[in-house]
Amino acid sequence: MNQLDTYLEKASSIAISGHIRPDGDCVGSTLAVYNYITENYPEKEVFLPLGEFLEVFDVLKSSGNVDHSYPDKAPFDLFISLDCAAKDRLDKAQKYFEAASYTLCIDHHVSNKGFADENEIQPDASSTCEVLYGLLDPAKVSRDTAMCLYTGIIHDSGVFQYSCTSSHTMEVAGKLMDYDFDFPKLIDDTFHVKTFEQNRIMGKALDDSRLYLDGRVILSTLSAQDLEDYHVQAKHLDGIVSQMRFTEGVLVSVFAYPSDEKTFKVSFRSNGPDVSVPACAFGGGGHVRAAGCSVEGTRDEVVAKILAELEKDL
Ligand SMILES: [Mn+2]
Repeated sequence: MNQLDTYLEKASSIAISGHIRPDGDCVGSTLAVYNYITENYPEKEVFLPLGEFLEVFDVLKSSGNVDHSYPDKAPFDLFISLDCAAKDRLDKAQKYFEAASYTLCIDHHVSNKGFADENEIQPDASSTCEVLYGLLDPAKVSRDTAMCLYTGIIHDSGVFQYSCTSSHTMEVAGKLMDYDFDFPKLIDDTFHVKTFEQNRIMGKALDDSRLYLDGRVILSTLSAQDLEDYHVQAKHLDGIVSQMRFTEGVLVSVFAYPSDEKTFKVSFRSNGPDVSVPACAFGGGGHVRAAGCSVEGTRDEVVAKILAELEKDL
């Protein structure tokens, strides 16, 4: 793929989107492109439809301009897909992709087969924001756009901790730091800070957790009543299963909460074993160290099913 400006210059209307249930990299990369275009090409029509995301990303410029209602629109000249591994993961924004005259896909998911007219997929990159930075003209990147890109990198690399972090990741992050924003505050505000309710429900989940399979598995569940009592929604439960993984001697952490009356949403984190195996056994998927699935049944049935599946591999 050429530099992004090559495609922007030829288009007068541009739509940008990313994957369903957007995370930090998805929000950061889509807002970075939105700001890059509106600041450098003010004459262009730009539209950013995307799913609802956590309030912590409201610190990023133009987060208030994101459309969550997916109205019908005339076909766009250009559609840019970011951080999205497959077309159907665009969710309701897929209709703009289908109608667009030309499409670009910028991503880092290893499973991405390249569903657009032109694709820039770098599976070794920490984040889509790291890939995206290489396609932008640094002279046209503002402080606000740099903050969006930095946010995506820190979220997908776990603040430069996960194995996806490379020396190139650090080089890009270093260049972004030169735009002179308050990076410790950005990391705190978007990555570490939890609401009072989020910390309380995490405390509840940790307090209720139990060890299984000779201490190799730590597991905790919450009920619909718990979510109601603690005034939280499913999107506020991020981080619980990751915290559980930091338990001495544990190989796998498991966290489950009800997504409807007879289904539990289950998340796995691992200190070694491939947890995409049990997740796939239930029709889910993911990565070696982080995976998820949905399991039907009561709380006790779901726990029994998961432990039986984990016992095969551990
Ligand atoms: Mn990503």
